[in-house]
Amino acid sequence: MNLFCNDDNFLPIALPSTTGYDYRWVESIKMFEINIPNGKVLYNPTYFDKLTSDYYLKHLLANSNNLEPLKTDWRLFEKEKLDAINFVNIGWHHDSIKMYCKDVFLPRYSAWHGDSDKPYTYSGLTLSPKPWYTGLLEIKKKIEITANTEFNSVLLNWYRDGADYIGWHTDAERELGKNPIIGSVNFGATRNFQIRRIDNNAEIISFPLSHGTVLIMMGELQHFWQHAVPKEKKINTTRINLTFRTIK
Ligand SMILES: O=C(O)CCC(=O)C(=O)O
Repeated sequence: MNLFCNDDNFLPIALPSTTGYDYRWVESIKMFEINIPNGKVLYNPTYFDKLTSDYYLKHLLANSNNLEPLKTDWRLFEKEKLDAINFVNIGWHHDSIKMYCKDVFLPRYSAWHGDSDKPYTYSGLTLSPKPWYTGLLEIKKKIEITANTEFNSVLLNWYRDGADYIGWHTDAERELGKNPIIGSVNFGATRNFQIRRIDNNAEIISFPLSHGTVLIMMGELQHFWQHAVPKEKKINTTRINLTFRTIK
């Protein structure tokens, strides 16, 4: 664990175990820039403060069923009951994929919002975006300045608790262009975001993504590194991740 002191706000910021990789604090965008072989990561664990992060988490799970977003134990819901909840801002859905001729539900809920003409295919699913709404646009604008790019869509993943996860994959679909910039925003429970080299699966870097953390993947990263958020059975609180993308 490397500790870095940002003189501006005197907050010691903890960097994940990136020992051996070259990194620096970039004051103009208030992000760590971590240069790893064949890729670059920008990272700030305290990008959004707690109040702002609470506000967005509540918005992302706001519903007309009077279920308090931060106090509800979402895992207790039967699937049918969760599917019947009317979320007012985000179009949450539970996708399934075919595995060995069987439909298997993904271990998380997802939503896709963005410009209307930008469908997106991942894990064999083609998603048509739901429209933007004010909260998402606010976050998008901020991340665009930090990443110095324009995004036209966002994939949201909702991990009801630590049993939900996403397996190893890359975001290297053709419609994302050659070296995609992916802006990841995190609210709720802290989960470990891991990247591993495709040609050497033992080389793994782990980034704790906590309430308010932003991590941006760029450069050739998607062609040389996979990423995942593994199960963490001890975690019983909810987490939402947003990955802003540009569909070409
Ligand atoms: O939840 C996360 O931090 C990662 C999500 C992810 O891997 C993706 O959207 O491709």
